[in-house]
Amino acid sequence: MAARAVPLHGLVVAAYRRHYAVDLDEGGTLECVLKGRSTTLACGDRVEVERTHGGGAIVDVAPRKSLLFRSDAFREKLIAANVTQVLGVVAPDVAVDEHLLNRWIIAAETQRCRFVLVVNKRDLPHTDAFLTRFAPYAELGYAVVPISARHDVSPLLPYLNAEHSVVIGQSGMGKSTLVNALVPDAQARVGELSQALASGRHTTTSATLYRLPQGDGWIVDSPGMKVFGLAHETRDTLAHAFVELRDLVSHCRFRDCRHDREPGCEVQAAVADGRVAPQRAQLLRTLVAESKAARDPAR
Ligand SMILES: Nc1nc2c(ncn2[C@@H]2O[C@H](COP(=O)(O)OP(=O)(O)OP(=O)(O)O)[C@@H](O)[C@H]2O)c(=O)[nH]1
Ligand SMILES: [Mg+2]
Ligand SMILES: [Zn+2]
Repeated sequence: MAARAVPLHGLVVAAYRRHYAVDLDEGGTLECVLKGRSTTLACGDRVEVERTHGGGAIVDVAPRKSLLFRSDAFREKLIAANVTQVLGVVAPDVAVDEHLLNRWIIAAETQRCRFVLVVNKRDLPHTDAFLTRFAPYAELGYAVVPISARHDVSPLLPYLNAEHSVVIGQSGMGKSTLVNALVPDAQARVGELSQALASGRHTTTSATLYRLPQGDGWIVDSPGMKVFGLAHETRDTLAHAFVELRDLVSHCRFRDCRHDREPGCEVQAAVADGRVAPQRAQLLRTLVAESKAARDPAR
């Protein structure tokens, strides 16, 4: 009987279908396949690998500390695993969908990740008014960090130390430009990984993980997103993910309050006297309805 190969450990840095680029702890990158499993992996997953001729086979996956993904009634799309921080990116020359932005915040909260709002393209004229628009997010307790990915990313550096971050946002906000500014050899790395995965795919059609030059932090660049379903989350998890609502919902008269027109609803009361933004209360209702529809499609 052949001796079992010594297992290697590594970090998933890119994924393409069931092929993964794994950065080995001992150095080097290996193209690996995940066989005979129904799970999919994401950038940031820690794996155990056995060398095969020409590549590797993933034989085990470490338990995840967090998993950022989106879903609707039909499918799930993984974005990154073991992330500790979500960097939402907005910019003044692209129409910002705040509904989408709030979904990222909720996704971060459900995974106990820190959320930081990066306001990019500070070098463009008239950005002060744009920046003012995000004051409500700072009031909720989220850091709002203006930068220019093209000219100066230094205001963001203190937030990256030892964190595992994922950059998220609509297309064109400057996520890849930001990652390129933070990771000097990012562009070269992308070519290397596409080659390793033999897919020849373009830069940002899927997520890619980069180690930061200082410390042991890393950052994942993700492709621009137009939708972000959270159908997999339960009503209670969702309510808890709204920082300003989490203490209110437990005081609603009805345990199963939909925070819509029920009497004795604390959320509605808070909206009525201006303590809570109506859009946020509305988003909670929408997310709860979506989650219910996904679980019980007949209704
Ligand atoms: N003026 C200015 N332009 C920027 C800045 N950052 C990025 N851009 C430009 O914005 C455009 C989009 O940048 P990308 O980095 O490709 O945006 P992205 O968010 O990665 O887009 P997707 O990959 O499609 O999701 C490019 O033309 C960049 O050069 C900045 O700080 N200032
Ligand atoms: Mg990009
Ligand atoms: Zn209520």
